[in-house]
Amino acid sequence: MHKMKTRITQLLGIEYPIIQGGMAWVAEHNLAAAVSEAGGLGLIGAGGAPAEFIREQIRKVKETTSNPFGVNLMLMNPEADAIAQIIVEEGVRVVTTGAGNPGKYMAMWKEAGVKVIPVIASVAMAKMMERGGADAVVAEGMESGGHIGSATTMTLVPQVVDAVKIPVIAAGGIADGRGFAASMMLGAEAVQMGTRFVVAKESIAHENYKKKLIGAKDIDSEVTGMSHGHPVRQIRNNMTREYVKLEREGAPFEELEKLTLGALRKAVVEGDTVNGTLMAGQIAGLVKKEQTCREMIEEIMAEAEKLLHGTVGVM
Ligand code: TUI
Repeated sequence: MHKMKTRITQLLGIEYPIIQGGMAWVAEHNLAAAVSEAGGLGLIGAGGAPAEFIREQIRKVKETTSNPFGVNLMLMNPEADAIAQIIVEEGVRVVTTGAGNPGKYMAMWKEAGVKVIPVIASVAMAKMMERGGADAVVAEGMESGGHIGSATTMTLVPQVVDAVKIPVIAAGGIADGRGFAASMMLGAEAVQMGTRFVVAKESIAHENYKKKLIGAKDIDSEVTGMSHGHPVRQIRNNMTREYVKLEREGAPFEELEKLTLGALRKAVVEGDTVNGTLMAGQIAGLVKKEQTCREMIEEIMAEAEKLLHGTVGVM
């Protein structure tokens, strides 16, 4: 397989410019190690997990692979400060952040030589992160699963590429070689994928969740939480129908929250597809089978190579 070089593969010391999303509950040590072993960048998703649990996860990845891997720090985690510290203590080489502004950790991470890659959903945030010393940004479109912004990947990525000098990683709606190639044409130097990796053989996501995702069609996702400014994309089910109905009736956040508290764990760990939060992106309709992370990455790179050969300066 062709080894595609971009500023991102160089920065991170990885073989292929494919980064695994930092999905809460799903992105644990098995998945992260498998993606990194296959030549991409695996991530442990901190989600809302306790700090010491993240330390254990980091140590488990180190036992499995000597390749680079990272941690995704979800900034609304109540133990975010402690996790930010653990990332330094454990010598993690790469951190990505989500759902907020990581500004207060930037100096500490940079001093420790950690590569910092904030996930952003707007040009303004990308510029702010560049000024603050970020090494790259992930520009994540609203096609993504989970907590989203409002711009699409197609519109966000080229605008961010024009606005900053640091390398840009495209995310949202990418699950195959075509999405990878299109991202390169928009000026991205890597992609981040979540939805496809949920159904990886090495992913510990419950079989029921994987089946739902594999069976999903193009328009089977729903965005909940629009009414209170925390939109979350997930596969439509009983819970989202009830949620959206309550939102239309003007229900307060406290009432809506009762439906989602612990619901991601229900989906990922217990396989509750009725009341759980089945986070997935709009590209779920393209994800048709369970494969190993290596099979996924090699298939994507082979397809992208055919499409991109001679079109961009990287392959
Ligand atoms: O963070 C994500 N995706 C996530 S986080 C998550 S956990 C969660 N669960 C339920 C409700 C809310 C969160 C599930 N999925 N993606 C990265 C991302 N970051 N998307 C959008 C943003 C973002 C939003 C606002 C980044 C920065 C930002 O700045 C706001 C500010 O502080 O100015």
